[in-house]
Amino acid sequence: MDEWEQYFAENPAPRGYDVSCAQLEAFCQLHVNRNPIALVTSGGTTVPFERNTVRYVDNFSAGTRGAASTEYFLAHGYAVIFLHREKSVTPFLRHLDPRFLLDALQEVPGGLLQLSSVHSSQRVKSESRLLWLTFQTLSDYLWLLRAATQCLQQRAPKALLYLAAAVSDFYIPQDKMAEHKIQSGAGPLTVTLHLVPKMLSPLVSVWGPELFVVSFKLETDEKKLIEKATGSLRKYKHDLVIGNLLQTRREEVTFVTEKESSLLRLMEHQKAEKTEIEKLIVEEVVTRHRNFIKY
Ligand code: 9Z3
Repeated sequence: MDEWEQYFAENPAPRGYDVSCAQLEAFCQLHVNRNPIALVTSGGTTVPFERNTVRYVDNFSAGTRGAASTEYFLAHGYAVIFLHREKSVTPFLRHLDPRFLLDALQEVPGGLLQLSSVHSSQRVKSESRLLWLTFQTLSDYLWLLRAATQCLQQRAPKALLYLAAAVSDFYIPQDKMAEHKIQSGAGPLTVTLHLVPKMLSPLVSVWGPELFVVSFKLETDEKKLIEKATGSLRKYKHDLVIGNLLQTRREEVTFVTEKESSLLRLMEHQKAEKTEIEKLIVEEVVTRHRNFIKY
């Protein structure tokens, strides 16, 4: 058995998994001959310390990149599966300032509150092309990622995967995990985190060999970024790696393919106009995906 198969054998599927699979199936069937489909992953995965989880390690990501990109894919006519971390930034809602939220609400019969008609009509229109799926832990994420990839491969094999979620490289295997809250009375805690099998490998070669796969590479050391992004592309042989540095991710990214690497950076006037870098990233990705579909 491969390491990744072992991982799925040892880590149970998330609650509601069958419902998510049915939703994926219905969504793909609905859109396959109507709209290009993108799977956008977003937010950071958690790695629990205990089965009844009180503490966990988290991966850094607010979810802004995934949420903003989803809006731009929808604007380009895509149907989007938005696989995101619970309570991370979400498309459309991210524009609402909680201080002004009450202004956007109106009362409807039954004493309920709903978003005023302008907001809701825009949202509902997009939502028929938007499927929301959530994860919390690394294991939830990997189960749903595999299900979505396999479903797209089967129903819409030229679909786009846009893997912006920040995914942990380390985890605690089930058989090494405490059942209940770890007690501090036992003294300082030493935890061994094990390596997660590299899931891009089966994703590209087994689950979704015909899909257009775009992954993000996050580094904090500028000197390592291009080398690591190129290494990832060579290793997994997918279509595109978008490299970004934690410190400058809102202003610039580097597109790395087999043939070239090119910097995409917001210009001064774009910054002044508050253009989001995701708008530029998605425009470029959509162009490349369209070319790919033509082949
Ligand atoms: C990214 O690099 C995303 O662009 C960010 C977006 C997480 C930096 P925010 O959500 O930030 O807008 O705050 N995502 C990929 C991160 C990741 O875990 N990549 C793996 C790696 O770098 C490979 S798939 O090893």
